[in-house]
Amino acid sequence: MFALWYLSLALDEIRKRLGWTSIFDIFKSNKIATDRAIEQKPEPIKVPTPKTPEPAKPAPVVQPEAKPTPPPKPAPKPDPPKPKAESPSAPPTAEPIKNVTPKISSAESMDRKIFGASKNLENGESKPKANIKEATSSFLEGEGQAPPTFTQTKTMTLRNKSDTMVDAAVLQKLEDGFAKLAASDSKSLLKKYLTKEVFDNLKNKKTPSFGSTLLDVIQSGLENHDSGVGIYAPDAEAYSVFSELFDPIIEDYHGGFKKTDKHPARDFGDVSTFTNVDPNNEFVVSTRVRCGRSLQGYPFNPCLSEAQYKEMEEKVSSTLSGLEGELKGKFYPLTGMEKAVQQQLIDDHFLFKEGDRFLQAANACRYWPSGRGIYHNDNKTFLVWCNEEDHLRIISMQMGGDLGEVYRRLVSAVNEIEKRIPFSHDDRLGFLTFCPTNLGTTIRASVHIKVPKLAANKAKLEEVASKYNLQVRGTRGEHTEAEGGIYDISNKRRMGLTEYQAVKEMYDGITELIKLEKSL
Ligand code: ADP
Ligand code: CIR
Repeated sequence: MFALWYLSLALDEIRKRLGWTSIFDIFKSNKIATDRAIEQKPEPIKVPTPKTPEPAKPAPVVQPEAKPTPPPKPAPKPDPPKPKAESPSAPPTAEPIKNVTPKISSAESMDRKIFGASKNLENGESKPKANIKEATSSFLEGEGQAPPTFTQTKTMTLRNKSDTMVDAAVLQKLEDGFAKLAASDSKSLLKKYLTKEVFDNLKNKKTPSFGSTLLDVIQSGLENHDSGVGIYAPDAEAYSVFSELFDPIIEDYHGGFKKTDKHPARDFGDVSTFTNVDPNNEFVVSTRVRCGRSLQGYPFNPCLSEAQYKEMEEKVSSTLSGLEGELKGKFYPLTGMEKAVQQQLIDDHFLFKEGDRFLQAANACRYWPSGRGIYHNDNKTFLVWCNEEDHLRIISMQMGGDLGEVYRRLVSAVNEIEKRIPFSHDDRLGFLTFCPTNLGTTIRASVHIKVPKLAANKAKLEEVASKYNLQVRGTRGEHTEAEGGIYDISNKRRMGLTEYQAVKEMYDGITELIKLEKSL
């Protein structure tokens, strides 16, 4: 067979030299044309409202050819990044909606699969443009095939000029919003740290993979001057691209975590050391410890497509259905949940509220209720929120003050879930979350507590709480008021200390508050 093939090659060479066209040439040129067409065929854009997600396609298997074939073409060299296609009719200032995913080098391909989505700022919606599904098919396969870490991706470079240009309409919104914020009496950390100099340095920047702008970072605080913080990271790269703003806010919120600091390694400590913070049941109504997690391979809320929301919900619910013992429970999607059932879950403090204006302004509630849901065990002591503010919120809670029991359950749940789902983690920032206040350990350990004497003066309560690094919230959570004298008091900082230390901070602080209340 090979002899025949070499003979054909030799004949072909003679034909070429004589200027003849052979059948072999015709076959070859058609094949090359087809190959090019395949190579140049744009990857389909993932539109924001696709149907049911398709299962990830297996890598194509290269079949050995039965017949003799020409020697294989040399493997194509990785193409340099190509400019993205621009719509000819698009006005020069509009951010182009990319129809073609540029062919990318193999080194970049995983990054692109994971982070290759871009936002269409008209409509404030996300248009993922690369095949994230492919990248996420390794969801349950563990770290071996895990997508690159945030640290790896944050070194990615901007691909071309249009990627670097911030849309004029976005710039105008930024300028207007900045002027209003500067003139306001907002107490937010955004106002405190977004100086004119920082604003000017950041207003023309974009994250490399998603094209997120400063507006995506600060719009919640621009719209809500009563924000405590006012910023979110639309994608993980925002933490480095807009570090001039994130770093001082992180340092302020987390009590001195400097831009040169590194969050410690995960350490839940000895779970048996905490006891009941209120053994006589005098002050503490209930105790709760939660942490947040982001699924590797998926960006944060503002960059997710509806298909991704649904895909994540499916993965989360099927994974959690494998939990046993006290963690055994059921997933309840928000889609189709009866309003009365939903309201009861919210009123009982089990479910996240709906219509949070801070999240809405940050573009974090798109396609609601798609992909959102709650998993819980029968007695609702172990719960997991899916796709509210973070991809996952893992929660352990129960009536009374037995922090030991609540923490032990949380740690056992997190360990079980982490065996099954790879989460986004950064060497410096710890576990990655949408809001910078939750980075690091992501732990919020809280009690619902009645301290009527201390709370007679709310400012005094806040002052005492902050002495112990505690934060006071209302009964229904952040941005709510206390009902029936019940406050939610928790550790404030989550970065620069271990999980154990974060919980201990709450334990020690609440112990002191109770002592103080008793002494009044
Ligand atoms: P998160 O803690 O998830 O950041 P929120 O402050 O919005 O978010 O609180 C979410 C829900 O958890 C609210 O309904 C709140 O009342 C409830 N919650 C928080 N701490 C406790 C607690 N110790 N006992 C009972 N419910 C709690
Ligand atoms: C604010 O700035 O007040 C809101 N964006 C909430 C900030 C912290 N809380 C949170 O993420 N749940």
